[in-house]
Amino acid sequence: MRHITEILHDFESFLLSQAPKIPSFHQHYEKAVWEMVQNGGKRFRPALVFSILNALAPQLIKNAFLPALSIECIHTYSLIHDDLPCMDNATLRRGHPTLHTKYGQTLALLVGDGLNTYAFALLAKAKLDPQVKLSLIESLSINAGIGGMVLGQMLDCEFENQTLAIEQLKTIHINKTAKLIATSLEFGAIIANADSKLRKALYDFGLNLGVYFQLRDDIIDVCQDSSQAGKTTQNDSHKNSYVNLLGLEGARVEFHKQRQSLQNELENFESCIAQSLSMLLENYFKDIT
Ligand code: GRG
Repeated sequence: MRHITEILHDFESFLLSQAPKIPSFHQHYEKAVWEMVQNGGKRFRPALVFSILNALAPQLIKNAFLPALSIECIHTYSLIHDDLPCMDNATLRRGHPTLHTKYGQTLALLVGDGLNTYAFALLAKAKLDPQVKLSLIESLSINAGIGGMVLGQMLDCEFENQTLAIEQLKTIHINKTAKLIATSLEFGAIIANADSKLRKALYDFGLNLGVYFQLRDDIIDVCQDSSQAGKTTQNDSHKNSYVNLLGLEGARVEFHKQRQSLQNELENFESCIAQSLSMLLENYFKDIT
């Protein structure tokens, strides 16, 4: 089994090579479209796609580069929009100034829109069976779209100044964060032609992983400064977050509980999947200091 960092290294070169050519008389647009994609990020969602293929169908990893990039485009668009003044009003993302701080809100909004649709152009180009591509398109559009990430973001923004119940917070996180993470694992299963039972098990594990990822992010937000996190932090005091609803200690207890439950869930997968996902998640399972 290849090490995930090696695959991500190849993927990063691929990503740089995929910068869309959009000649026009606009001074910044072409560069700005790919700028936040290129600016780094952990590539966690692509890594989830590759982890499943690394376990089940390593010969298809290269064919999964375009689909993985399509998810990264959707994720990047969501970050660009999330940072806008009408949402989180953040100045730092991926260790760089947010797109609207550099180029203005109109360009940032439109680049986000553009990446959202470009994701599906990338999927359409993938070297995969048409039926497989249709399943990928369906999974991504449903989970990132009106009943998924967009719904989660809407609820998050709408209720940011009202205290919600913990179950409502979980609903927000499932939609805003977890569904895209679950789709990433589902992409691996679809491309590897896994049976529907495994596909569902991976998707469900992804939902739990996504909620954990968000909880971890909430704790990082209060414990790390912007330079450590590479993005604006400590900006969520008015928001519903695990830390605000449970207190830092309560959030840490929940973090340990969810981590244990994910580790138990991992053991129920066949060993090649458990091993491959463990390799990727090792860092995410560490304590947060
Ligand atoms: C604008 C429709 C729309 C949705 C925005 C992604 C999102 C939804 C909001 C971001 C809010 C946030 C900080 C959520 C925490 C979990 C998360 C998605 C963190 C950022 O993802 P990482 O850590 O970022 O994978 P990198 O930069 O490493 O890719």
